[in-house]
Amino acid sequence: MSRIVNVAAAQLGPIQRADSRADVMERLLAHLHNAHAMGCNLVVFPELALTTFFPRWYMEDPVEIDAFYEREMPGPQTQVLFDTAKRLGIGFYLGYAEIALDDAGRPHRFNTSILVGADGNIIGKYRKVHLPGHAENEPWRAFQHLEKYYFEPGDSFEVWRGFGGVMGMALCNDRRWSETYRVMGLQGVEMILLGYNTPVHNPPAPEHDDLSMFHNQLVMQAGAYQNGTWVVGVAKAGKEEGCEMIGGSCIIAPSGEVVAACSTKGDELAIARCDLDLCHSYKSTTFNFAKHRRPEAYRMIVERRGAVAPEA
Ligand code: CDT
Repeated sequence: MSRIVNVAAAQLGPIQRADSRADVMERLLAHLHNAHAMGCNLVVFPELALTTFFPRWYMEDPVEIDAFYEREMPGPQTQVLFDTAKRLGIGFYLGYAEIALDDAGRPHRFNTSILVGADGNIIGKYRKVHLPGHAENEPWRAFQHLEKYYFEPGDSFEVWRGFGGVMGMALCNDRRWSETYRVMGLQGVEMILLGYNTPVHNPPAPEHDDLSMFHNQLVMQAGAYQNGTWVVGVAKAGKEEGCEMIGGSCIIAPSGEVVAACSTKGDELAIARCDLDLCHSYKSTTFNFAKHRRPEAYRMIVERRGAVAPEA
């Protein structure tokens, strides 16, 4: 089987609150068609790609809240994406808000992504592990970041066979944590797909605002290199409901080099011919985990959560 994946990072410009699912679906379908015309066989959409980034508002009305979530995938409004992708023979990664019912019929809400194969079938589902922001209403902020209020955290980083290789998924804030990449690296991941919504301005730490794009690339490039994997990071960009979101969608090789990047804050494709065999030289030399890692020296990583400095 071919080890080449022609990938499109399908950046989206802003999605306003008044935009309907049908409006958004038109934009996603345009990306699919354009990517297909350029010979791509995998399209990566952002985190929460079907709606505006709703965790920026504190809401209490369950009807208002639930309108941002999908109860089934595919559902009535997303079926066309699956059908079109299947007809074109192109796979996709999609981030969305998910409501899942447990055995007792109780709802659980997650920030979720799926990987869909070229046959239109779901290969895997991932639920965001690192939920940033806060759970309480904090109206002092210019805009809020209530992911801890709207979502439960996921509990694992899995990988799946697909597109001729080993594929992994993550979402936004996950990219800032080295553990995200390493847990997938330990499962032989060759391409990590990652959608994000990152505001330029972070109200609790405005002193980092000027560095938001630098940090975005820093973490994804390091994660790619240190694990010998491709990373495809895809943004929702531009001014969404008054909140400026960084763009910077890019495709990063296992060398850590950016090989394709978006240059606007709107709907844009960045494409790259990704040879999964490029992972091998990193995974078999500098980052030959079986040969060089020393897990006995890393126990604290799983045994301790917060930092504890030695007594003064
Ligand atoms: N969506 C998401 O995870 N965004 C975060 C913003 C952090 S500021 C609260 C990110 O890490 O980009």
